[in-house]
Amino acid sequence: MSIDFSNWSNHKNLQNWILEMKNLCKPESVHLCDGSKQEFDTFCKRLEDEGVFKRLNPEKRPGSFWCVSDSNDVARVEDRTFICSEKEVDAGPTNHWCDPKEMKQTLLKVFDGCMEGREMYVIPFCMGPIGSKLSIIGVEITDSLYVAVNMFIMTRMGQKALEFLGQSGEFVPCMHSVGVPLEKGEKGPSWPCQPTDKKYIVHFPQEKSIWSYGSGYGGNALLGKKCLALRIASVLAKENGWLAEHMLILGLTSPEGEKKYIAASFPSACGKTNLAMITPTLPGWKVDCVGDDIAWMKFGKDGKLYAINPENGYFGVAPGTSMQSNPNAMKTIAKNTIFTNVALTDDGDVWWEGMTKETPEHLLSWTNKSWDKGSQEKAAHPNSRFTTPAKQCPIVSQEMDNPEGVPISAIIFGGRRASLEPLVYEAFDWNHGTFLGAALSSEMTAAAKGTIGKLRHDPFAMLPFCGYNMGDYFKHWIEMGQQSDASNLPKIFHVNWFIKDENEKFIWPGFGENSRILKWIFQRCDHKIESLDTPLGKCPKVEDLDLNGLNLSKETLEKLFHIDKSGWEEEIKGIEEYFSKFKDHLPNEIKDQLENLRKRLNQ
Ligand code: OXD
Ligand code: MN
Repeated sequence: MSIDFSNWSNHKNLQNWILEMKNLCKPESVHLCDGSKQEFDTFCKRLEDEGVFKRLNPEKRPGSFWCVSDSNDVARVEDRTFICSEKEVDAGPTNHWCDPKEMKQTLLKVFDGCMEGREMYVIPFCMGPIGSKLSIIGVEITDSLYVAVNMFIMTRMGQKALEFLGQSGEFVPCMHSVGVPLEKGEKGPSWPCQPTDKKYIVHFPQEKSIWSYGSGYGGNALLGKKCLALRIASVLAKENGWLAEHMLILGLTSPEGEKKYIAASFPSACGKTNLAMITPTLPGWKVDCVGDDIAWMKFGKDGKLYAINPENGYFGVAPGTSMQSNPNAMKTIAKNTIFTNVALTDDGDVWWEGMTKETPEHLLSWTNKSWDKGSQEKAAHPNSRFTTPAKQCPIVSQEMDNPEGVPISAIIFGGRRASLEPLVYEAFDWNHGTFLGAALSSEMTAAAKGTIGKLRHDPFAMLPFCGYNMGDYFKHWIEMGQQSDASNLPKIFHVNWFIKDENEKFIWPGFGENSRILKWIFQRCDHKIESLDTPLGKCPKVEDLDLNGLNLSKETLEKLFHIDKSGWEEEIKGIEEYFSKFKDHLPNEIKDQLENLRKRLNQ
């Protein structure tokens, strides 16, 4: 079977690679995607006919679908994620490394014939605005229609990406297979995948290629996102002097009409989407959303750091999303959305824990079983997701397609910490801010396979996403700070919305009320207000925090800014032990920052 490329692309390297992969995977047929709406609709209809998708009630949620995965394919598999650099030391102590030649042998074996009986889809996509110098083109080959329709929402895909690629442009080859070939006429499972120990999520940072096998879950299979836009992009960013980060980007406008852009980094499922689409409770303040998960940042000629969001949609965590917590997300997902592993209502709509005050009497759970109110089991998986177009967000930024990106005034780091970390503080300078990112810890969530609630170090919220030695990544951040002068560098902040009292109750209201903290950050960027030096950093003076109408007790306020010295001594020991992993890759600047913190606490 030959492939007719004539109306698609005349890029010879691309054609040769597709032919090579077709010969390896031996699909029954090949579909070259054009990214048209008609193609998307045909694919969704096919998924519906195959029983993978259920169309939601069009009166409730037009153009939307519900599907459930295999119960063993619900999250990222960090233990099966590999960085195959030539040298082990370049993957570093936080990544799983395998010799690239050995891994290629393994992959060539598992991919051999892996698409028999299936169609192979070729998806050209662009991460970032079409035409932007910051954008990167990838081509994903997959045997999963689910992946194809999700890529349609999450990226700028099809003909427009091919035109941008031209006849000889560079692209990142992204190979994906669910790893379940079919016999002639066999239907196969509705969510084909391999058991966890047979999954491979592999990155070759030298040749800049990605191979993913055995999983259909978004973070493992939509290869533009975590694999390209973070792991491979982080390597490209190091090589070329920019930053690829696990950060949201938002625009914040003051009542006076002044606007600043803020990037914020939190580990997976810690509220990036909620913050990116925040509805400020403070009168007159407005937010628009540039991105909710990934930021690529580069210095402009004026010395300022400019950011683009490489994605075109949101792959958000459903549970907890409601008209109270994130009304803009709820409006975004009102139509044209794919829901994976949420519950289905009897009238053909979706539901998840935390969506409404009233729990429906009866549902079909994410395990496809009848579910009654009061059941011990969750109706929706804690990592159930929506895939939805960014353009549907009521507060989507007009700048989303700006090829130059937006100038960043502040960078925020945050984790999920029940205690120790105060509500907000500002770094003394760029190197101190880099240390705050490097020392970040957070309680684990359901976004990755692992123990939920366990505290782990997650530097820059990039632990699962850095494509090279994390110690070298810290160094890269330090060096980025030397590319511009201090007055142009974004200010760096640390926040913690998740402080709990002795009864395990959150003491800060969070969500829209976080606008109070954004306001303080905004004003600090202009030095409009002073701060209080503490051993951790610069904290707000109480009178500068706009707490009007919150009715916080003095005791609560104290708790929100309490610095527990003995707790910090323990924390420092933990950070020191963690940093020791990086051996001589840990930059001296970071060691000095830890020492300075220790000294400040002992003063
Ligand atoms: C995500 C994640 O899906 O971080 O964004 O896991
Ligand atoms: Mn993420």
